[in-house]
Order: sequence, then structure tokens, then C-alpha cells
Amino acid sequence: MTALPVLYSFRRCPYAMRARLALLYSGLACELREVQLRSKPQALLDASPKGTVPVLVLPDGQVLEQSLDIMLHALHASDPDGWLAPTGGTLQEMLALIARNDGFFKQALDCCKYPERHGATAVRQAQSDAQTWLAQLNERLAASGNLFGRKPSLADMALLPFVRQYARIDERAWSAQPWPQLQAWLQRWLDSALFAAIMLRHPAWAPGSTGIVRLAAAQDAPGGAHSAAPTRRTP
Ligand SMILES: N[C@@H](CCC(=O)N[C@@H](CS)C(=O)NCC(=O)O)C(=O)O
Repeated sequence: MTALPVLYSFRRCPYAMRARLALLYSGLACELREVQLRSKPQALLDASPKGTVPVLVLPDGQVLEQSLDIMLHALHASDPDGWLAPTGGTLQEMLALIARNDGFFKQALDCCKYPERHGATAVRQAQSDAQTWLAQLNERLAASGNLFGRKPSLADMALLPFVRQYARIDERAWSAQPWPQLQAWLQRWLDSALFAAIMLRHPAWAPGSTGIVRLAAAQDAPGGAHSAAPTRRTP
């Protein structure tokens, strides 16, 4: 049997979520190894000593240790609905938005999520930065329904887990925000088969354990995007 790529993942990590979204959508089969961040398996640390997830280890030994690289790898292998070719912008523009999400917004998000770790002034600034950012996303969505045009794209998938994380800080406050397009966009994805499939719970992987999950493609997600139904491999 041909070896599959191995994805080290953590269910609730937004970076791992975006990697799983792209892998599942692309139909690139892989073994998913759920890790516990408090006790990372040695195999993960051997492959990627920096010890963050997600990490994708390819059958030829190549290691992808950034979530965006994993997304791009999956989409270069298979991109049935054109996530890399949006109708409303370029790949470079999507990458610029994702970089701003991963820097500017992620920093504000962390501060809003853990206000007790920061001073009051920093929290106020973070709340203002987050709101500015999210209002801009709402405007983009109001124009075309997705972040880069009429179809879902790499950018929608890369940002989705972070917007979700913000919305979950205070769901009542989130619902009261004047961002109807953003709220609807988030809900649409949270309700999708694709998202449900990447959020299935799996026991932590241990070397030699059986029942490693195999991600494989299926149908049915907003905008015509493919989704996937993980299935259990027989040991
Ligand atoms: N730039 C990395 C960030 C990944 C990251 O920070 N992941 C977190 C979990 S959400 C992690 O693994 N942290 C290590 C730890 O908590 O020990 C990527 O895009 O993949």
C-alpha cells in the first residue's frame, strides 16, 4: 500500500482547522494524527522540532510545518472549485489578506480572548483593532458574498477559523454586531458538511495505535465546494 501523508493536528487549533479544510476539500488523502499539545508525540517533534501544529509529513519525507503551506500544497494537488483562482482578486491579494489576518488580527484576537493577560489600554486597542478588521471583512462580503468574489476561495478558508474564534469569545456580543454579511458567512460555513467533517472528534494518536483517520473527499458545502467524510481505516 502506498504511504499516505501524515497530518499532525489538534482539533481546536485554527491553523490546523484551515489545513484540514484544504486537505479535505482537495481530496488529498492523509492520515490524521490528533495530538495533545501538552504531550506532543516524539514523531511530531522529530519531524518538526518547533512543535506547533499543523504539520504535514509527505511520503518522500518532506515536512510542511506552516498551515498556509499545507493549504497551498493541497490546493496545488487538486482544486476542484478554484479556491486559488478567485473571481474577485489574485492569489497575491489573498496571501496579503491572510498575512494580515495571521499578524494584525491574530494578535488582537489573542488579546481579546485573554484580556487578563494584558493591560486595560492594550485590551481596548485590541478590541478596536479587531472590530476594524471584522468590519472590513463584512464590507468585502457585502460586495460579493465571499472574501474574493462570487466563489469561496483560499482566503475564506484561511480566515474562517479565526473569525469563528472571535465570535466564540462572547456569542451574544457577536450576534449584536452590525456585520450581517460576516455573521451569515460564518454561520453558513459552520453549518457546512465540510466544516462538520473537519471538526469530528478523534482520540489522541499514540504510536502503534489503530484507527488512524483517513481524510477523503465527498460533496456538499456552500458555494459548491467539495466536502469530505472521514472514514476509519481498518487497522
Ligand atoms: N504559523 C503556524 C502557527 C501554528 C500554531 O501556532 N499552532 C499552535 C496551536 S493553535 C501550536 O501548535 N502551539 C504550540 C503549543 O501550544 O505548544 C502555522 O500557521 O501553522
